[in-house]
Amino acid sequence: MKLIVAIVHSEDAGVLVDTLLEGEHRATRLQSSGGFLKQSNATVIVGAADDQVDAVIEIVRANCTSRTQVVNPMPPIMEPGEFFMPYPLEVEVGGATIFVLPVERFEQL
Ligand code: 2BA
Repeated sequence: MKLIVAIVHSEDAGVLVDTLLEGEHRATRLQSSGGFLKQSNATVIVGAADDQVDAVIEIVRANCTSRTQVVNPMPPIMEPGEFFMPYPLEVEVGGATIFVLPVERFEQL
């Protein structure tokens, strides 16, 4: 068994979880936020048999799209009289960041 951890856009998470459930996979959605952008995203965890891992990743691939997000950089520490013009930066956020972990033990009580 494997634990698939997929960090995805919040907007994609609802459809992703619905599609996983339609495919008879089980999923848990967690609210999360990115360390870099500090914007909310979603972490979807799926416990799946080894031979289902590729199918789960295909569902993630089909339902999660990359986007460009605009970030306003933090102003640097400045000396009196210095001037900082904040130009927004564009950051490409991938459709999903996926980790596949081995499951040592699985129990449902
Ligand atoms: P964030 O940390 O908010 O990162 C959002 C996007 O900002 C990243 O997209 C990447 O394009 C950019 N970025 C991140 N760190 C950067 C840096 N030090 N310098 C320049 N640009 C940077 P993705 O790579 O697609 O990541 C999307 C989200 O997936 C991340 O949100 C984070 O929540 C998660 N993630 C990505 N890699 C991870 C990892 N190795 N471990 C844990 N979480 C990860």
